[in-house]
Amino acid sequence: MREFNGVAGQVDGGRLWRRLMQMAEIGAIPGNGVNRQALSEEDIAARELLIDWARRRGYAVAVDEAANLFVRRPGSEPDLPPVLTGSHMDSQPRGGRFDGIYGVIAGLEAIEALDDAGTATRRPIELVAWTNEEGSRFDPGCMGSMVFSGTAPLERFEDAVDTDGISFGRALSRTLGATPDLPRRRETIPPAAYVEAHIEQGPVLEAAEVTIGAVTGVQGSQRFVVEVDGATAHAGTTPVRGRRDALQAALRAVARLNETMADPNDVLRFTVGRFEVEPNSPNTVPSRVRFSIDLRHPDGWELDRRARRIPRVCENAALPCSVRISRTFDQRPVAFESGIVETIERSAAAIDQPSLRIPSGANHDAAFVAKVSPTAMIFIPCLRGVSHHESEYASPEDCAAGARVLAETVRTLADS
Ligand code: HGY
Ligand code: MN
Ligand code: MN
Repeated sequence: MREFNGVAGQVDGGRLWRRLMQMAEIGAIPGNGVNRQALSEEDIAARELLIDWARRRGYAVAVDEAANLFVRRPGSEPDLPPVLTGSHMDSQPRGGRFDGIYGVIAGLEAIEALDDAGTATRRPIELVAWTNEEGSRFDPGCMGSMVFSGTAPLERFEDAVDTDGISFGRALSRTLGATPDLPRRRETIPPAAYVEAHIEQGPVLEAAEVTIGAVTGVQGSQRFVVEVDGATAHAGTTPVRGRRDALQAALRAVARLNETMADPNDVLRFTVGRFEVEPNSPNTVPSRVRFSIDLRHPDGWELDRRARRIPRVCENAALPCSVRISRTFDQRPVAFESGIVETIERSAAAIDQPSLRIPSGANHDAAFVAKVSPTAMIFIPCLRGVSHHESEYASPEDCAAGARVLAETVRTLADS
C-alpha cells in the first residue's frame, strides 16, 4: 500500500468506506441500492448520523432555512470567508450508494484528516449537505443550493408536492423540527471557494483508466412538466373517433418530440422520465396525462433553441386535447473557475495521482454555488459509468484517492 505524507497521509480510507456503507443502510433497497429521498424519514436519519459524526469531532453544526446542513472546522482567522466542500445526501428512488453522499463523507474525511495531521488553516472549512439535489420527490432539484446561491427564494418551492400530496414546505418543517437544537443560520456566508467531490456518473474516467477528474464545468439543463388534458369516457361504449384521449395525445407528443430532439452527434440529452395517467383505469379513456421532460446540452444557445420548440410541437401533436407546459428548472451551462480546477490538478500531482480534465454531463449543486463562489469539482470513476441505479459502484481505493485530493485541495484553498 502506497504511503502518503501530510494531510493526504491522514485520510483514512477504511473510515471513509465504513461510513459510506453505514449510510447505505439508511434507505437500503435490494440490489445494493438506496431510496433516501429528500426530506424523507431516511434523509432525516442520514442527517442525524452526519451530525453525530461531526459532533464527535467537536465540529459546530448549523442549518439554514432550506435545511442545508453546515459542519464547521475553525480556522486561525475565523472571520475569513470559509472554504466550502460537500454535496447532497438525498437519492433517487432507486439510487446508488455513492451519488451525492460520497462528496459529503469525503468532505468530512478531508477535514478530519486535517485534524489528524494537526494542520491548522487560516480559513475555516465548512462541510455542507445540500437539500433536495435530486428533485425526484420534489421537483425541481437543487432547491437547497438554489436558495443558498440566491437563484430562487425558498418560498418558490414550498408548494411543490410529492406523489402523496405532501408539500415541500411541510416536509421541510418536519426535517427542521427533527433537529431543533441546531443553530439556525440566518444569512448566507459566501464561501471563498467551493469544491465538491462526486462520482462521475459516466464512463470517461473508467475508460481512460484515470482515477481523478478535474471537472471543468456542467452542461446546461432544463426541466418541464407537460400536462395533456382530454376527457374520460367509457372504453367499451365510446367510439374512438369522438374521443379526447389524453394518453394517445401524449404519446403523439412524445413521438414528435423525439423527432424534434434528434441529434446526429448525440450531444443533446432528451429524457421523458415520468409519465402519469389519470384516472389510470384500464377501462376508462384517460382524461389527463402529465409527463416530465429533462433536456440538456453544453451549449446554452442550442439548449434554448431546442427548448423553444417544445410548446408548439406538443400543442400540434396533442390535438384535439389541450396542453399546458411549465418549465420547472433552468440551469445554464457553467464553466468552473480555472484557478480551482488547476488547484485540484496540482493537488492530484502532489500525491502522484494522474488527473484528467472532464466536463460534467450530470447536474450538481456546484452549478449553482458557482454563482457566488469560485467553484470546481473532483470526480472519481464509477463502475461502467452507471448511476441513478442500485448497482452504482465506486471502489474503496478510488473513494480514498478522491478524498486525498480533496483534502489537499481544501487545505491549499483554506491557506490562500
Ligand atoms: O440529474 C442529475 O444530473 C443529477 O444526478 N441529479
Ligand atoms: Mn449527485
Ligand atoms: Mn443524482
